[in-house]
Amino acid sequence: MNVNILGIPMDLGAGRRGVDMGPSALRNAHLAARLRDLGHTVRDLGDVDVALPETLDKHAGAGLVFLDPILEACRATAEQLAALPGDVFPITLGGDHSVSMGTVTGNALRGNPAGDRTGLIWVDAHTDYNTPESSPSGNIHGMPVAHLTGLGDADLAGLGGGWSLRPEDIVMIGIRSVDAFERDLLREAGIKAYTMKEVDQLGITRITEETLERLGDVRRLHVSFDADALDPTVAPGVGTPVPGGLTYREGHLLMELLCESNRVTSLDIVEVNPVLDTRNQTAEVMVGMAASLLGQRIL
Ligand code: 4U7
Ligand code: MN
Ligand code: MN
Ligand code: MN
Repeated sequence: MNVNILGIPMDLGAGRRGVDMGPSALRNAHLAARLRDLGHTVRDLGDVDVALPETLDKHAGAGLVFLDPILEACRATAEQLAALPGDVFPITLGGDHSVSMGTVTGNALRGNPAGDRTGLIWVDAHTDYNTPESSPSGNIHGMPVAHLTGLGDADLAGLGGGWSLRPEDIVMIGIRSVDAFERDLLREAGIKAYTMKEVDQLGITRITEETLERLGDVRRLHVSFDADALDPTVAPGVGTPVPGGLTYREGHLLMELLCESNRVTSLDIVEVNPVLDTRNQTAEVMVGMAASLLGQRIL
């Protein structure tokens, strides 16, 4: 496969600093070399330009923290991805999870003049379905999925031009932290979310099968993998750790089964925070997850 790597070194959407260093940490953990070893052609496109928080006014945009520069970075990300050839497999490196408003939009529009549906597999401890009104923190990394489906701030929701994601084309896995009003919004939208309780009860194999079946009519699948979906003992370098997450093997099994399906067309690796990490452990684990999604086999 032709893999293109694009970094979005942004921490403007998160409450804690440091995920802007995620792309460096992931490159340092030999992402490109690991994928080349699997036989892929890998090209690194470098990083999207992102404003430094020190140069900005926190509340310049409509009461949302760093709205304007986040919008700008997401727009640039979406444009760059949408312009890539349809057969490229983009891997986008966050950055906080607000980058996904740009990555999902850009990948949905890439090589897709017919506007075919795009499915989103959201691997996260959180559902990231807050709107500016429902958010307890005001941090935009807790709001990307809501905006991708057209809720919330009009500029962020309008990133895709006329395109937005259909709630029925979203499946979330690993969920264990949802805010009160966010829960109501998710229910109203009818978004399918597998909580950790269901991971325990059903197992990752059954959940992956159900996910692929649910998205059966959707030809393009984007995986957005927030490192905090994994248990904090496995991935300690995250800003919003929640106990009781996916084990190392559950993470890999999910990626291995998605790989076998041959249906995933793009990937985000987000929310890796090297400042909070232990010797780059989290970046290394996440590079392993990417390798499993892209064909790494035990035997
Ligand atoms: B992440 C939170 F309140 N829900 O909105 C919020 F708990 O991209 C956390 O999944 C969001 O890491 C976490 O701020 C965003 C909070
Ligand atoms: Mn997230
Ligand atoms: Mn999260
Ligand atoms: Mn996080």
